[in-house]
Amino acid sequence: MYEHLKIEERGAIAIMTISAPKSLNALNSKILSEIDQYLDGFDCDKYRCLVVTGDGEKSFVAGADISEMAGLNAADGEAFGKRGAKVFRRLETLPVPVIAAVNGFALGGGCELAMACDIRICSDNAKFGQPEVGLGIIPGFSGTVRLARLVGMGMAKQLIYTGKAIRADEALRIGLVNAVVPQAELMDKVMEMADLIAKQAPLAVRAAKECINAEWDMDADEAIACENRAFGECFATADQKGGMRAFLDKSKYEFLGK
Ligand code: CO8
Repeated sequence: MYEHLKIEERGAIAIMTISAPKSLNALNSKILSEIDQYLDGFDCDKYRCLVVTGDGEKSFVAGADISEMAGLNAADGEAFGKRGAKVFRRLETLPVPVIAAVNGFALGGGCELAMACDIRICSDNAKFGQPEVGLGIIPGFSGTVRLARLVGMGMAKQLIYTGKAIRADEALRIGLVNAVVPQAELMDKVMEMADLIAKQAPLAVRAAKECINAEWDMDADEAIACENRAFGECFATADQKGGMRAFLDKSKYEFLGK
């Protein structure tokens, strides 16, 4: 169905693998369209978590496709940037959590893709970087927006101005990734986390994601009011009733997503 995406489902978890082996999974227009198309049909009631990874053992995504960008003019460049940014924003705002399983190079658009995910777990061979200034461009899939938010202004500027890639341990130290694991264990560890997320009350997890994303840009009073509203709405769900009753009864309850 897709040329560059491999889609798998394991229970309530969907796995989207980006596959363009000849270019280390670099993102071209076709791949961006396929991700868009996949997200169009993504069933947030069926799946409680989405895992995004790259094909092979070498690269998550080695950036946007340089061969496609090389001949662009200013208007085309802006349009290509907008296209990627829009797809990544869709992932960031997907109602269910998205985990990036970073299995190797996450450079340029690959690092930006990982940053648009909620959580990043990487293998010990992963490398992160924003090498765009070495190509005469800047990060164009929202890297100048998200990197500083994740690792702070100073470190973001250092990474973007120098273009120097960092190893997994450094990415962990600066807070760019949540965890580093041996490559052979990457998918098991990611699935462990995805399973744990999938076992929680789905509407509560979604509400938490929506709040955290929305509150980022609000002032404290507005953000607290936003949380207050979402917190209140949780009490209108069957899962809040079931979950709390089960705790008090010392019984088990399987969340329904209602
Ligand atoms: N685009 C196109 N092809 C690529 C890319 C890429 N980003 N990365 C790797 N490839 C291709 C190589 O050209 C090579 O192809 P071929 O076999 O035909 O020569 C193949 O993948 C294998 O790569 P290498 O032989 O280079 O493998 P190495 O192990 O020697 O090196 C690296 C791996 C370090 C990952 C190296 O390939 C590299 O530096 N790649 C480019 C990384 C990069 O600069 N990424 C950032 C691109 S710019 C970007 O992402 C901007 C995002 C915002 C866009 C905004 C639009 C306007």
